Amino acid sequence: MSDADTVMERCDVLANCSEEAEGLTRPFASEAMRQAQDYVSRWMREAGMTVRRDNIGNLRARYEGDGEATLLLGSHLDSVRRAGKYDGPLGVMVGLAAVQRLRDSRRRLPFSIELIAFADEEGLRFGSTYLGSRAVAGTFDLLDLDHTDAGGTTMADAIRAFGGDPARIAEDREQGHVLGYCEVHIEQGPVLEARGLQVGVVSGIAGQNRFRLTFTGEAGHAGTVPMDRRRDALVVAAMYVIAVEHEARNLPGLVATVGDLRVPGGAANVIPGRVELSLDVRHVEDGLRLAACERLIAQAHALAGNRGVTAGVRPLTEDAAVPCAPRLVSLLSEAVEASGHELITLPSGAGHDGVAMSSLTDIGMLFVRCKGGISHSPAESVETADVAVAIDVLGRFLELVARQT
Ligand code: HGY
Ligand code: MN
Ligand code: MN
Repeated sequence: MSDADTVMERCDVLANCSEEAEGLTRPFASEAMRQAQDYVSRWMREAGMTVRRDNIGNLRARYEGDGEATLLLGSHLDSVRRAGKYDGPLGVMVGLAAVQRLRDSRRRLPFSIELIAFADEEGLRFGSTYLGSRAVAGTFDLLDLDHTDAGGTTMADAIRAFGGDPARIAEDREQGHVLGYCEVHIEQGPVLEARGLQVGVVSGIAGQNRFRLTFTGEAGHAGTVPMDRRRDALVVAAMYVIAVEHEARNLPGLVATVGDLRVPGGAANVIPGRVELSLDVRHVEDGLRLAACERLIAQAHALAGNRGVTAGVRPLTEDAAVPCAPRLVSLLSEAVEASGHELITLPSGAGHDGVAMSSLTDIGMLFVRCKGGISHSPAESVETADVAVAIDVLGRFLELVARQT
């Protein structure tokens, strides 16, 4: 079985570690995450790595080299709801395959490798993103520990129940001389497929804002309240979803999404008095993104006000756009060309742990083609041949870093 076959098989195994019977949902600090980490830590040990789980719940595996510096590889093991198999796990498994090759050839590099399986990139359970990588970068916000999940469990309690220690998360910060952080990830977009390319080097990661909005009107009887006397929160929310799409369609490079909309206690014969919804706004240019956020927030208040409804807007996260380090872009580019593949560099509209890791060290990313650019969906799909190219490119990248060390 080839190394790429092993990566694919392992992504299949991990896809069964889910909180839900239907589809793949693997939240932060969940039993499904524990199951997945049991598999991954075993595979990491088989590759000659020493493995530990840190205080927030990341898996961290080391392949010792000569010299005191460390190169970080990794990606995330958590998922969105009804996720695909490859968003996150592919990067961890490709990193592991590259280390396995070093181990099998008894190759010691002039630096150690730390392969990190991050505990929470998506923010599915608590709404805040990059929890694991923020802990490694030393930028974890302790206020996040008070956030509660849908069941009312605080993040601190969830970490303790998972075997971590919220009081010691500051100790998770990576110490010592770090050479950089490199992540392999599916593109989650259509560019590589459209160009007929198997891999691409990432130039940078778009900035993003996430908000939680609440429209509050007045609940009422669907049969008795005349239409002109209603303060229907869901009508305002529906108008707002259209306004968000209109705003994004009219500004090149802007994407804005209402991905989650809830009518708490909604019923067929009740006029919705309260609606909660998410808002995700992204652009590679921070100034344009922030100006668009201001316009979208003003529109929420204006649409609500016209209908006697109030709008509440709670900022959840904001991450500025992050460039990949020219040094790592250049080494990854050299590795792609040395592997005989046409070079393309492209931005990432999706967020990645590299956003948080950029506070600690230089970041680089290698994208792998995915079918139809589909992601955050069970239809997510990659080709084994493309994974083989990614393993080869990553191995060449490691040797190029070694040559520079
Ligand atoms: O939302 C994102 O861009 C990433 O999948 N967390
Ligand atoms: Mn994702
Ligand atoms: Mn991801």
